[in-house]
Amino acid sequence: MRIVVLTGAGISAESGVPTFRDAGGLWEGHRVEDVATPEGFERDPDTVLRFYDARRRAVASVIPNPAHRALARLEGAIGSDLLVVTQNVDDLHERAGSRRLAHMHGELRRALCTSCGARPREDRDLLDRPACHECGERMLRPDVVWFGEMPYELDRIEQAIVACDVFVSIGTSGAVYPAAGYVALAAAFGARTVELNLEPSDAVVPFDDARAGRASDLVPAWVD
Ligand code: BV8
Repeated sequence: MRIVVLTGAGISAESGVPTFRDAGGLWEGHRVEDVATPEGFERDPDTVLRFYDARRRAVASVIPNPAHRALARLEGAIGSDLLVVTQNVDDLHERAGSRRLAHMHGELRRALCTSCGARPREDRDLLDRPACHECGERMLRPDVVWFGEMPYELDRIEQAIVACDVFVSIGTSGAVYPAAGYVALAAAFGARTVELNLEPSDAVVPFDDARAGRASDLVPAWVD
C-alpha cells in the first residue's frame, strides 16, 4: 500500500516549535509578509536573517516527538511505499529517522547562495554574512521557500500523490498552496484521505476520515 503523508506545523507543535496560526497572525512578533517574502528580504535583509537565525537556533534546542518517531517507524516498515511531504522547515523528521522526505518549503539548516545557487548545510548565523563555501561570495539567504516563490520537488510530490492509495494530512491548517490542494489531488486519483489534527481544518475537499486530537497521540495510534 502506497502512502503519502503531508505534515505541517502541528506535528512539531508538541516539540515546542510554535505554529503559524497560534501566533495570532504575528509570527514571533513579525508580519509574515515582512519576513517570509522576497520583498520583505529586499526591504530589510537584516531583520529577515535575524528572524531565521533565531528560528534555527530554537529548533536546534528541541527534539522530535512521538509523532515524528512514529512516521520514521512507518518508513522502517514499508520503505519506498511511503513519502513524507513536509511544509515544515525544521529537521525534526530527519532527527527522528525519516529519510523518504520532501521538504517542499526548504530547510532552516540550509542556506541558499544568491550568487552561485548552491544550497549548503549552514549552521552559522547568516546575519554575520558568512562566505559561501562554493563561490566565496557573502550572498547567503535562508534556503526557505517564501510566499511567491516556487516550492521544491513539486513533480516528485505530485507523482507520489497521484499514485498513492492513502493520503494522510497531519497538523496543517490547509491555508497555503500548492500543499493545500494535495488532498483534492489525492481524492481525484482514488486515494483514501485521512486527517489527523487538533481540529478539522478548512480543507478544500472533505477528508474521508478526520480524527481530532494531538499528533503525538494520533500518529502512533494510526501507524501502529
Ligand atoms: C507558489 C516557509 C507558485 C517559510 C512557507 C500571490 C503571489 C504568489 C503566490 C500566491 C499569491 N496568492 C496566493 C499565492 C499562493 C501562496 C499561498 O498559498 N498563499 C496563501 C496565504 C493563500 N503560495 C505560495 O506563494 C507558494 N508558492 O504558489 O508558487 C506556484 C504556482 C503553481 C504551482 C506551484 C507553485 C509558496 C508558499 C510557501 C510559503 N512558505 N513556509 C517559513 O517557514 O519560514 S508557508 C508556511 O505557512 C508553512 O510552511 C506552511 O505551509 C504554512 C503554515 O501552515 P501550517 O503548517 O498548516 O501551520 P498553521 O499554523 O497554519 O496550522 C497549524 C495546524 O496544526 C492547525 O491546523 C492546528 O490545528 C494544527 N495543530 C496545532 N497543534 C497541533 C496540531 N495538530 C495536531 N497536534 C497538535 N499538537
